[in-house]
Amino acid sequence: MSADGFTNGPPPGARADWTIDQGWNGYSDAEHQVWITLYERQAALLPGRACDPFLKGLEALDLHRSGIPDFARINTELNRLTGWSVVAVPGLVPDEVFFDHLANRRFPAGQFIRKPEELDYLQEPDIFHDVFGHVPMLTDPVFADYMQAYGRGGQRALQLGQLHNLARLYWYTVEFGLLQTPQGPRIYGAGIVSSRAESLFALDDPSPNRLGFDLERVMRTPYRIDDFQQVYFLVPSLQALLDATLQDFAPIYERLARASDIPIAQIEPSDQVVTRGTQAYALNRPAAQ
Ligand code: HBI
Ligand code: FE
Repeated sequence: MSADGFTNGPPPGARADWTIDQGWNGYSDAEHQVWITLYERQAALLPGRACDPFLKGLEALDLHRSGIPDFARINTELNRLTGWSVVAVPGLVPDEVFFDHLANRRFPAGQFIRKPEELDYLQEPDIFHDVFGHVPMLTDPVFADYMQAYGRGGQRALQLGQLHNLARLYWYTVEFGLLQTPQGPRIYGAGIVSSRAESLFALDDPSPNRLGFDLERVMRTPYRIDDFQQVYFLVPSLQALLDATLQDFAPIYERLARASDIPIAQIEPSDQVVTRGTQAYALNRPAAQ
């Protein structure tokens, strides 16, 4: 059993790099309808909430309303814009496989789509989370560079046994990141932008803390995988995010090895506080099932 719970090689039918054919012609009308329902909900909600690079990417890739997009079609434009491709995988893949794809500008996207009864939440990233949530940002040249830098950083972190720290960076940026803009905070994180409820909660709810992004502080902060985040970090620009990853992480990992985790709802004296949250949601959330 490797560190991330995968026991052996790729599942039957998958290639050595865990990719499979998308099989776009095989999607049923019902599956296309799930995409359309989710797309319509988010398309109505996100103007004024999602950041401009995301909205531009949505338009550029024409992730249109008529159903699940064909990767062959969106890859033509995505390749032209930033050299990225979307590749289909059966689901979560081992860390080293995931990072190798990112380091080579390939985004592994789940080939399956959630069931109609799972519209609001699902455990494993499906094609809507991956393609609607993650792929539009890959049309932005700076973010495209960041995602490749993250992949390379992940490969190195695996070698150094430091993945748990780097996973937090991914979580609080790629999945749940907010961007400071002159009009106020805007969403770029895929986990937020693909979720109707969290697209509202992350920007409007008084419950979570909203803090200025600091790389090492983020890497000391645990995260939730089962519910809304209790803290969101805001980057001043995507360039600042990319610049933060272009430094040598070795001294950072050495300091992190001696530093304790920061409790998830805690605000540090050095934090740039945008919102001091009430944590009311987390304190009143239904007891974990
Ligand atoms: N696999 N398909 C897929 N998608 C992910 O987002 C993903 C993964 N494997 C590992 C992983 N994410 C995380 O462990 C890394 O982000 C740290
Ligand atoms: Fe994701």
